[in-house]
Amino acid sequence: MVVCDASKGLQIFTSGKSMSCLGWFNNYVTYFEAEDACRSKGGYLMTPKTMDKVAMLLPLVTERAWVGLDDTKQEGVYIWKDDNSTLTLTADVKSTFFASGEPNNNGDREDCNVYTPTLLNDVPCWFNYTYLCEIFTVDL
Ligand SMILES: [Ca+2]
Ligand SMILES: [Ca+2]
Repeated sequence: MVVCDASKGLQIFTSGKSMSCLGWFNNYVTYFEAEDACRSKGGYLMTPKTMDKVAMLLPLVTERAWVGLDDTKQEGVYIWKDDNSTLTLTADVKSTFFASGEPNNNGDREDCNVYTPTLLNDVPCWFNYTYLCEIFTVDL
């Protein structure tokens, strides 16, 4: 049985065909610290892979928050951190999931991604932002 533990700041969100146990945490940490924090709760940095999951965040998250997507291993190869699958950056994916003009690897130093109210943006991994943890997602 899977449990969405409210004592860990997590709650169930549903949108369309997706249900997720997630939480937004308002302390400011680096990407790697955020990964560790989510792991300590038994989860992972949230992966907004579908429009249903993005729709869960729109009313919830009002500032930059780390999500589980990075190209730290190889520049330009974006890996979702829940299952290590690769995100292929087609024009359609960019326009659907990313803010305008992103990801741009600005200054050749942006490898980690934040959700923002204008969708995803790659930023330096060592910057400090809030973060989103997720324990599971199921298709309804
Ligand atoms: Ca990059
Ligand atoms: Ca960027």
